[in-house]
Parts: sequence; C-alpha cells; structure tokens
Amino acid sequence: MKKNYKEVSIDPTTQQMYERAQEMGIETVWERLEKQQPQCGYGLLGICCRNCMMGPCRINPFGGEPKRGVCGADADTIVARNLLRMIAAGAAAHSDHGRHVALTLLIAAEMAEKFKKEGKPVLELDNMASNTLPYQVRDVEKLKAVAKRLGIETEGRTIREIAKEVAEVALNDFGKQDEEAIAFLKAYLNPKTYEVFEKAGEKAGMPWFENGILPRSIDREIVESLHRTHIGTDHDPVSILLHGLKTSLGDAWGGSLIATELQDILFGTPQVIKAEANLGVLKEDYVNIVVHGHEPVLSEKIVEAAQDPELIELAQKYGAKGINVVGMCCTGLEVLMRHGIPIAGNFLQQEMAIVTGAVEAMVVDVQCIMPATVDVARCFHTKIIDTSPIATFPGAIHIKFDERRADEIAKEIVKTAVENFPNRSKQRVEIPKEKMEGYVGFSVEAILKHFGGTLKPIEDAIIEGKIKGVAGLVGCNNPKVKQDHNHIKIANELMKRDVLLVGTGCWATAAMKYGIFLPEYADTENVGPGLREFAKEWGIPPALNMGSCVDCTRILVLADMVARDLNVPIHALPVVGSAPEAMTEKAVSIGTYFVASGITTHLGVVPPVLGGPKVVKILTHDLYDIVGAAFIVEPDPYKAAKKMYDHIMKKRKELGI
Ligand code: SF4
Ligand code: MSK
Repeated sequence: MKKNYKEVSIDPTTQQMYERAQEMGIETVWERLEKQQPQCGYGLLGICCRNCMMGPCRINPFGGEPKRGVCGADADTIVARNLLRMIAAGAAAHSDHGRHVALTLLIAAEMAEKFKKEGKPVLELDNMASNTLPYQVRDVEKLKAVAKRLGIETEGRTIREIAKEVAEVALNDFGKQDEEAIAFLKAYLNPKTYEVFEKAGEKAGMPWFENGILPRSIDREIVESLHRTHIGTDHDPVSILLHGLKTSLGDAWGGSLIATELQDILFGTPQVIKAEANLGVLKEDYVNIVVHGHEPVLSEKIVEAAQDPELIELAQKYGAKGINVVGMCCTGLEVLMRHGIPIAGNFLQQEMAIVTGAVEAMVVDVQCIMPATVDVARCFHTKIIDTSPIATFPGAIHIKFDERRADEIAKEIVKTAVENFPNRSKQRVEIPKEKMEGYVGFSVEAILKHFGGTLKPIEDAIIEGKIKGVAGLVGCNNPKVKQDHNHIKIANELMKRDVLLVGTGCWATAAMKYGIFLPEYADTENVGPGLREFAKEWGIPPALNMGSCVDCTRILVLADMVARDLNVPIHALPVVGSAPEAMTEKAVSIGTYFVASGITTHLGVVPPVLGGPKVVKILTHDLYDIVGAAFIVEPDPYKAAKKMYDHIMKKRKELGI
C-alpha cells in the first residue's frame, strides 16, 4: 500500500525518490515493511525460542500457559538468551571487520619484507611508503602512538617492524586463550573504569565471574555467547546479560577499536575537512559509483582507482565528464572522513540512490546492504558489484576482493562501472538537487589539535556549565521510524539544552544533511546560548562528526581521556549515548558497550526484550549498580531528550558542578 511520502522520511530527496519509485512500480523497504504487518508479537517481545528442535517455543505474554518452553526455559531466560545472541552477532560483525584490517596491515608488512629480500627499494619498504605495496602506512605518528600504548618498542626499529608487531598484537587479541583482559583494552582504558569492569561480577552477586566483565579474547566471548545460549546451558538472566556486557566490551575495546586505530594507520587519521552530503552529490554528466557497506580496505582503493588517468579517459570516451565516487552508509563515512568524498545518504537511501537512474555501479562490501538493491537495480542499468568473499548477493556481479591484488581489482571494478555508462538511459535520470555542506573529520587527534593539544577547553566549559554535558548520537535508520526524524529532533532538543554532540554512523549522515555540521548552525534557535558561545569561540559546529559505526570507539576514547583528566570512571561523567533509530544487531552491541563502559544510553526503537520483566529491570535499573549506567528506552524523541538531559544534570550534581 502506497504511503504518503511525508510519512516515510523528512529528507526531501528520499521523499522525491520514494514518489518516483511508486510511479515506476518499484517496491521499496517501506512496502516490504507494510507487507510484514502485523509483525509477530512474540518476536517483538523476544519470547520465542528456536534454540533447539524441541521448539520453536513461545511464552504466553499475558501470564497464562505456556509459561515455559519444552525444556523449561521461562520468558526471562528466553529473552536474555535472544538478546545475548544479538549482542554476539553485532560484536562479531564489528570485530571481523577489525580482524580484516589487522590482517591487511600484517599482509602489507609481510609483503614489504618479501619485496625487500627481492632487492626492491629498501628505504621505502622499511617505511612502508612504497607504491609497490597494496597498502602503505599513511600515518606513522599514529602507528607509533598505538605501539607506545601497547608497550611495543619503537626506538631504532623500522616502520615495517613496528607495523607488523602492532598487527600481531591486535590479531592475538582475537584468539588468545589465557584469562587476562585483551591487550588493546589494557592499553586504552583508564584504571578507574577498568576496576568497574573487574568488579562487575561481584556487584551482580556472581563472584564466579572472576575477572568481572573484562573480555579475555574477542572471539572467545562471542563463541561463549553461543555456548551459553545453547539449550540446557545458562538460564539465569543476570549471568547471561553479564556475559553480554563482556562480549560487547570485546567489541568496544577490541574489535571496533582495532578497526578504527589500524584504519587510521593504513589510510590516515581524519582531520577536519569540508564535504557534502545527500543524493544531490550524484552528478548527471559523470560516471557515478556508490561505495556502500563498511570496510574502507576496499573503498580506499576504489577512490584511488577512480583517479586513474586511463580510466578517466575511458569515461570521457564514453561521453562522461569524469568519474564521481560517492559513499553510502559507513563505508561512505570512512572515505568522507579521510578524503572528503561526498556521502550520498544513510541506510534508507540505498534504494533511493539507484532510483535516480544515474548510478553506474553500487560497489558493496559488508553489512547493512539490502539484498533488495539487486531487485531495484534490475529496473535500471545499475550494476551491483559484490566484493567480499563473505557477502554474496544473488543477481549481482561478483568481483571478489583480494588485498594482495587490491589495485588491480579496484581498477577492474571502476572499469566495469565506466563501461556501463553508455547503458544509462538519459530520459530516466532524475537526481534530487538537495545536498548540504558540513565539516567532518573530528577524530580524537583532530579534536585535540583543534583545542591546542588538550581537552581542557571542553572540560572547562562543562565545569563552568556553558556546556551541560556531551551526548554521543549514533546508529542507523529504521523504516519503523520516519527517516531521520528522531535523529534530528533529539539532536536539536539536546543542543537547545546546551549539550555538545558527537556522533557517528547513519546519525552523522542525517545530521550533515540538515546542516548541523556547519558552524553557522550554532546561530539557529536549535542551539542554546552556552553551546552557541562555545562553538563560536572555537569555530566549530555544535555537533562533531566522528565517523563510522566502528568509530564509536573514538567517542569512548574521548570519554576515557576526560575521565582520566578528572580522575573518575567514565560513568561519573555528564555524558549520555543515544541510538534514536536503531536497527542492526551492531547497534545493540554498541548500546551495550556504551552502557557497560559507563555511558547511559537511549534506544529510540524498543528492542525485543519487553516479554522478560526481569531482563527489562536489569537493563534499565540494576545495571546502574553494576556498571554505573543503564538503558533508557523511549520512542518519543522529545521525552527521550528530556530523559537524557536529566541524566546529564544528575551526573553534574554528583560531580558537584
Ligand atoms: Fe524450546 Fe527450550 Fe528448545 Fe528454546 S531451548 S526451543 S525454549 S525447548
Ligand atoms: S551503517 S549499522 S545502518 S549506523 Fe554502519 Fe548505518 Fe546502522 Fe548500518
């Protein structure tokens, strides 16, 4: 059933393309959601279990029979187990991404070693700055900083040797078998928060969680999640959820952190740069390539290949003015942050980009890519090119990526897109004109640089009350919520109350589309006087784009630095998190690791937990006593912002500021 375009999104480009899709009879995410109605009530409440073949089992949500599954599991056990599996899947996705980056760094270092033995230019290879390598070390300073944190010797060693050891320490964190916390967590976390993690088991009345919720290895905690939730294993919602916190911390201070830090080493640490967002970044006269997914290991190379003079010449031969690479979702944010490559949209715009009729190729890697893109692409000349050996899309072109042949494969992909340009039907092109500029690239390093090498100006502004606190806004779009509506409403409501925003993921793309990443936004009525004054004094927007989903760890590292400066655990800070339009299992893991790390976090979409009253109580109340933070679940953006602000004010009071 056709919806009014105003119901699906507040973004004019999505509205326009949604209408166009309707006219062309193209099914989109909104029709598919409609066809799923009514969605299963058991599923929404989290009280169905398929963990063994005596099931599936369902619990009566009204208190009648059946109260237990065939094995005897009650509603809380089932809800907690389902939630743990969601956390584990989210942590797995982020962490496998991190592993891929670590392996890429290792492969590059090993290739440098091999080439050196073959007599190629020694100095360049020792510095990992040779063009013969598929991947180089672009940020030597960051490599050394990460090595120093990890206790790796840097003096008198080549970049290649340091890079190799950093990659090895990272990879060891995935599979080690001892009981110690992972190396990256120990290297980054302040001792006060470390202690909170260590004592969490005791505080929860489960002293057999010997090292509390300190993750021992990234993979092990994910595997143990599957083990615990196997029929007949863990049945206490408290221990199941404690392990959920532990697994998510393996993501936060392990898999995702490794992804962010090693990507910065390989591709450069983001610095502040101006760029553009929204579907208006597609260009009518150019070959348009959309890079979509999450891993910059591929998209970095596509960006490079698109600058190849031979490929540009080929594009011109086919009548295009050149090659225009744009991003989508988190892969888009990665190249936006590092190179200012324009971002075409967030999660709910992937089909919309194809509906413009102007996309020659959508090049996808992993995560958040709808299989429906292939169906929409069939209505146009667009080619969907899948590239990851772990993500194959029926009906797409498969050009699988291999880091060792990265340049060659990237060129093949770009060439495939260029050669598709003559197949474009000019009459069927309609590109929305809206796009917006904004400043991006606020890595922790860029923020420090901007404030003169210290966070003191931010801390002072918080202590003075000019800024009341900081909110980390993250996460997806979800067609159950009007696209971007909650993202923008919550952002404005918090900024009005003088809360400085930092954010990532689809929230960041939403904020950029509405001009929030422009310093001028501080002059609008959506920003309170204190935050306005602070933003103007420092020449920053009232909200800072910190990158992709894995870059939520930049928010954690920033919070950790402030906590160190004030000599408190993270949970003592006037800081909150929010995923206003959460959708993925990764968002569940992020929300959980924010909370576990001490940042009370709001979810704007109710997760499937309401069928387990004990679970709800643990998540929204008991966790305050265990880790000092908990979840706020509130679909109404105004009420949500108020609750988040109240939490910030409570923390200020406790700090005596
Ligand atoms: Fe049913 Fe228990 Fe099997 Fe789940 S594990 S399907 S509740 S019998
Ligand atoms: S892309 S995880 S929809 S933020 Fe990271 Fe957006 Fe959520 Fe995917």
